[in-house]
Amino acid sequence: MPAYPGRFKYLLRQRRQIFVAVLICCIMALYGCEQKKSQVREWRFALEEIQGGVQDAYAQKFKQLIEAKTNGKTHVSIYPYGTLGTSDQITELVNNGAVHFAMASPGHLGKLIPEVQVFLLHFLFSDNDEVDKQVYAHLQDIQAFHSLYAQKGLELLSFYPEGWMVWTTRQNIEHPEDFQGVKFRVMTSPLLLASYAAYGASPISMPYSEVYSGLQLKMIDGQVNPIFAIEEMSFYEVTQHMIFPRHAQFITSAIASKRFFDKLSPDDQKMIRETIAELNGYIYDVQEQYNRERLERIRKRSKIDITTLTPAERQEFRQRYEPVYDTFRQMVGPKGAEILKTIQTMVKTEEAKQSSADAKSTSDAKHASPQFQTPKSQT
Ligand code: 6CS
Repeated sequence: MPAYPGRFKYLLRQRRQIFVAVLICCIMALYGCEQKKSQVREWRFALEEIQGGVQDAYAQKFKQLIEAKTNGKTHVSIYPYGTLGTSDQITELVNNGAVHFAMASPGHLGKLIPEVQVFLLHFLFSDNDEVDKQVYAHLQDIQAFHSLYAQKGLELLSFYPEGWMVWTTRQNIEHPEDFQGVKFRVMTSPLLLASYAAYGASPISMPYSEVYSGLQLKMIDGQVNPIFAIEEMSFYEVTQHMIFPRHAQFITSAIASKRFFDKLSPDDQKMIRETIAELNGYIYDVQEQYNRERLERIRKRSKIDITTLTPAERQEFRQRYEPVYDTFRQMVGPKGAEILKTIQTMVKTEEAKQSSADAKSTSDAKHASPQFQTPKSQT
């Protein structure tokens, strides 16, 4: 009998040792996994466009730069449109931190941040691409936007252009009257409804993913988007006319989740901001290239009729659009009106700079090549 308690204790001790050993192994394994996990962190980047679009080019470059700068310690996963939901759903995911980075286009974001609809106004930018390029490069310097985004849990990183907006429709449109009764798809921000209603159209908001079938099923008669999007979403297959009014640029914003961004180290935040700054020039060139190349592809693949509005025709639209500037001011209040003024001033300042640079280069050319001057006797 006395042997039993001793043996029992021995067995118990042995079991306890095994249990402790297993526990230590588990803890070490978990610790090992955690260590591995913390060595490579994942940053999720969601897009409002499909693979191969301008937003994808931006995110791919961001991924490449960030992964290189962190020596592979950061893995950027890109989620193209269709994998996570509509633009509104993506913004929601960024707000709650499930997605770390995303694109948020004013055409949809305007419901949440009305002031950002300033980029939806027609005839806001210059007709001179060089002027606009300078203006686009400084849009994120408008501080008011940063606090407006922050109030919605979003960290504004950058604004950038994706190309001039082009109409594709069933019937040609050359004058505002041609819009009468046209069921025209726009993104979901309210200012867009007011904009096309001003031309006499019957605007309808719908998510990007429903536009092709909407056109095919004749629920809508037309839509508006940059050329690269018209090509990659095949909208040119289900519309007969492509009209170039040069009335608005597609501007989007690159954003981060504020709750994610605020927790990053100052070094990481600096690295992200520097990377975003490096992307400015890159993405401008990409959108130019994509829009140019894809127009050629559309021309080759379809018989779509292409119309470029004349200056006089554009003037008709511009005049018809004027009251929408007041609609915008009423919709957004004083902060939005102030932002509008700032952008208009930026455009005017750049236009003045550009025309004095043009004048200088003309006069330099005259002095540099006297052989091209008209001989006095002929004047
Ligand atoms: O029309 C739209 O809804 C979409 N268009 C583009 C070019 N990008 C994203 C946006 O959601």
